[in-house]
Amino acid sequence: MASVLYLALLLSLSCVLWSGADVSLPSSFLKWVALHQAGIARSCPRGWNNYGNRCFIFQNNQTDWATAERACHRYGGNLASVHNKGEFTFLQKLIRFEKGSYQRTWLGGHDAEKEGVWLWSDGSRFSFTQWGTGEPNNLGGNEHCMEIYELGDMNDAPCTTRSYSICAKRR
Ligand SMILES: [Ca+2]
Ligand SMILES: [Ca+2]
Repeated sequence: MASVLYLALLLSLSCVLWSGADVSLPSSFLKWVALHQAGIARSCPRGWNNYGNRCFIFQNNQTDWATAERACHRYGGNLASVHNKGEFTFLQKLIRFEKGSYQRTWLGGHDAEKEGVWLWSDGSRFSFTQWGTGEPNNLGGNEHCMEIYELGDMNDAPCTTRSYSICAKRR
């Protein structure tokens, strides 16, 4: 309801401005209106969660990493990349909100092309990590995909494991 009232306020204000009425509103207020109108246009689709300039969605079915990435493509996104502590904390909270506790959940990191060289599937620069203790350990020489594991940190796991996943796309 609050958002409906908010939208009504913006619309009525816009009408006043377009009508050329002789109103003298402070320019800072007009700038605020313009910013928030832009914000509404760029808001995340229903069911998605906004953080920073991206939208995130938890995929509540368990698939291998490649199937999860393909599912994200259908939304116009990729498996989520992570670039700072704030984003990682947000993703941790999203999993706990959806599942009640940490569950194995795919992110977009992989070192399948070259062992130990991690890349994000969305092509963004790989710099931030929050690996669990002793990870990534490439166990059995077969762990090339990144997940958030049961302890809440990053782990490398076999890409064929069936896990939940988080997609991300730009607003
Ligand atoms: Ca590996
Ligand atoms: Ca591992």
